[in-house]
Amino acid sequence: MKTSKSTKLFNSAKKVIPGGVNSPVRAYKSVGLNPLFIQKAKGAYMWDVDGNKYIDYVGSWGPMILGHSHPRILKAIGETAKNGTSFGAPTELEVKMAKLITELIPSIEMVRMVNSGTEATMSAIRLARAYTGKSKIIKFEGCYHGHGDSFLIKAGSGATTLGTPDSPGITRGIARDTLNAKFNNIDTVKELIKAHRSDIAAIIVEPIVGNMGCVPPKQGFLQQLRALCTKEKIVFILDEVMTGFRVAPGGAQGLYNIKPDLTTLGKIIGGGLPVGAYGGKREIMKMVAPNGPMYQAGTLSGNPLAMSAGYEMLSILSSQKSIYKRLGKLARQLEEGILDNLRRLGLNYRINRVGSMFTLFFTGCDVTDYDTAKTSNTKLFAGYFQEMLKQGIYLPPSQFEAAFISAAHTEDDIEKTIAANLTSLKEIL
Ligand code: HOZ
Repeated sequence: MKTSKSTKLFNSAKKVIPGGVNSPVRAYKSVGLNPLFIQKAKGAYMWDVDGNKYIDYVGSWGPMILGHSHPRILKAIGETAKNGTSFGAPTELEVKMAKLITELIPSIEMVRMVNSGTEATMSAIRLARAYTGKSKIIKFEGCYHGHGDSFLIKAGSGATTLGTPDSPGITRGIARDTLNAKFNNIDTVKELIKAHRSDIAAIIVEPIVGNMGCVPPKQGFLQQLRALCTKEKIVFILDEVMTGFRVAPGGAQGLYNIKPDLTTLGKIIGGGLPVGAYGGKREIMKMVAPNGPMYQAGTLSGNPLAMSAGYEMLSILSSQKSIYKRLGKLARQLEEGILDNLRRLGLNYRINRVGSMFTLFFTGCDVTDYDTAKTSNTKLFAGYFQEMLKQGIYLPPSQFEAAFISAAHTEDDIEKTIAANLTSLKEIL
């Protein structure tokens, strides 16, 4: 596989961009390669600058649920751009977008657009603190809610991939205000509440974790969290940056029938452009400036290009619900095929999957939380990643991330992926 142009670009990038990349996981550090520089993408495929073609299962980390360069989304962006790209003033598109989100996710009565999932989660916990007058938050080990200070304690995603789940630069005060429970273990949450009862503003959770790899909630876990929050007057925040509109039209909260107080959204609602949002109960959202005293702002928030791409994406997803059925069918085919292929080599591993998001874990135990996710053989994962890439299959370059299928993938793409020759993995064991 020729990668000379990517390598040359990476060497130049390293001189002017920290680590040569603008987000750490994509540096490929944990899989022992240099990153590929992408030239273009269409449908289910991406091409790097050396001309190699890949079946893409990253989908820009989730938002490309309809595939890359979807004609309706490109058209919407193009038409909107003709009238200008940013005004720093309200537009009709923002009202349409907010209405659509509140219709599709009923727990969201009011919504504020921001520019990324990180902004959304940072703002949501500030709002929860403003609303309750309390300081501490409970999050879960291995969940990742963007790179806001409060979340970089035992954080998943790139932080775990690179071995820095507790980032330096976070003050002691902030670390003290972040309490970590174990995902799928309600007792650990109860213990924290007991110890800090009068001071917990919010519980924030990825309803289906995507950032320690894909880890679904055990039956009843989210309901138990909901009930605890109601009882203890704690704001319950579902971080649906990955799951919103991905696992079902109404997100994970629709799938599991859970009503959070606040929801954070990202990526997917921008159709691939930079967007995030937080929203929820009117009573809480009314505290956001200029309505209320909780300050949060942004020149590019509600940017017209992002709004038009996102609106088109959500309109397609909500009007063609058969998309989810098809995604589920393709994903099941892929899951079964990959496991069979590995079993034929005598390798028995696990795939966690909800709808079209999934992770193959190189471990013999069920992965239900951060501790079990970390039992995975990351050396073997790296070997698997390299082998798949060589054969034209583009996967997330970390054991602790989720992969995604798009509506543009075909049965043929899935068959090709399943048929990958993995005999070299046996040498790693
Ligand atoms: N943290 C992102 C996925 N969970 C990765 C973003 C990126 O590297 O682009």
